[in-house]
Amino acid sequence: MLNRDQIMFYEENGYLVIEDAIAPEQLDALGRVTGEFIERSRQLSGSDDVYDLDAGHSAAEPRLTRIKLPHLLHPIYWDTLSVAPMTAILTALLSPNVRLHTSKLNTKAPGGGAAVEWHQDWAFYPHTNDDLLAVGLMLEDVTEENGALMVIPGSHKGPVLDHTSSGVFCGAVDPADPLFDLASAVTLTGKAGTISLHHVRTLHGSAPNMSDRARLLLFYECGAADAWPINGNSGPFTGMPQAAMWDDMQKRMICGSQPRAARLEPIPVIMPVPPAPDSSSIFKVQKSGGAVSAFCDPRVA
Ligand SMILES: O=C(O)CCC(=O)C(=O)O
Repeated sequence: MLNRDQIMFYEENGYLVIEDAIAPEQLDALGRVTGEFIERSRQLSGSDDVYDLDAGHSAAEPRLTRIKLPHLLHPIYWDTLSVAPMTAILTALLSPNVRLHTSKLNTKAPGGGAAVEWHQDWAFYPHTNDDLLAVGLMLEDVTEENGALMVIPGSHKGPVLDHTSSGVFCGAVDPADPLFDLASAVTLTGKAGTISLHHVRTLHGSAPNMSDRARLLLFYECGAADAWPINGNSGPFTGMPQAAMWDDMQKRMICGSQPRAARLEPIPVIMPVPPAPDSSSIFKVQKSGGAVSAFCDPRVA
C-alpha cells in the first residue's frame, strides 16, 4: 500500500496524507453509524463517558467536540482499522506488531467548533520508544475553513516542548515559545476517505471550525507493540493492575502479537505532571490547565 517515497516522506517530515484510503461503502457505513451517535447526544446536558460536549450543545443543535473510544462503541470502528489497507500502512510505518493506544472521533461542530491547541501527543503519553502515530480518517471533506489538522513538518525530530502553564500540565505549547515555528505549519486537507498520519512527536493543532459543515475526523492512535507506556503517563493503562493491563494489551492488538520485550530508545521524555484539574479529554486538559490559545493569542500576530 505504501511505496518507498511515502515511507521516506513520513520519516523525514513526521506526517503523510493518503487519499482514498478506504472503500466508499465503508465510508458510507461509518458516516451512517456516526450520524446515529450524534443524534443520540441530543438527550445529554453534560459530557459523559461517551460524549464530550462543546459549548452551546442542546437537543435542538448537537455540538460535540468528541465521541470517546469509538472502537469500543460499535464494531465498525474496529473493523475499519484492523483490515487492509490500514494494517499494511501501520506495519509499513511502525512494526509487524501494532497495538491500538486509543481512538477518538473529533466532531468539530459547525460555526465555531473548538480549536485543538498545538501539542505533541508524546507529551501526554511517552513510551519506551517513539514508534507511535495517529491516523486521522476524514469522514467528511476537510478544508481550510472547517478546522483542518495542521502539523509542523520535521518537528518529530526536535525537542519535547514545554506543555505546562503556571506549572501545571496543560496539554498545549505556549504559542510564544521560541521553539514553536508556526510559520512552517502545513494544513492537511482532503476529501472524505483521505487519511492523515502524524508521528507521536509531531507538533499539531487545529483552528476552530468557522464553516457551516461539521469536521468529522476519526483518530486511531497506534504504536509498535514493543513501545511500552512509561508509568505516570496519561494513557489508557493508568492505574490498571498488572494482569488487567496485560489482558487489555492483547485486546488492543491490531496486528501481530504483544512482545514482553520493551525496546528502549534514547529519546527525550518529559512526564505530563502535575495533571490539569480536569483530564477527561484534551479539550478539558487544555481548558482547565490554562493553555494559552494560538488561535486568539494577542501576542501572536
Ligand atoms: O481534532 C483535531 O484537530 C486534533 C486532535 C488532536 O490532536 C488530539 O485529540 O490529540
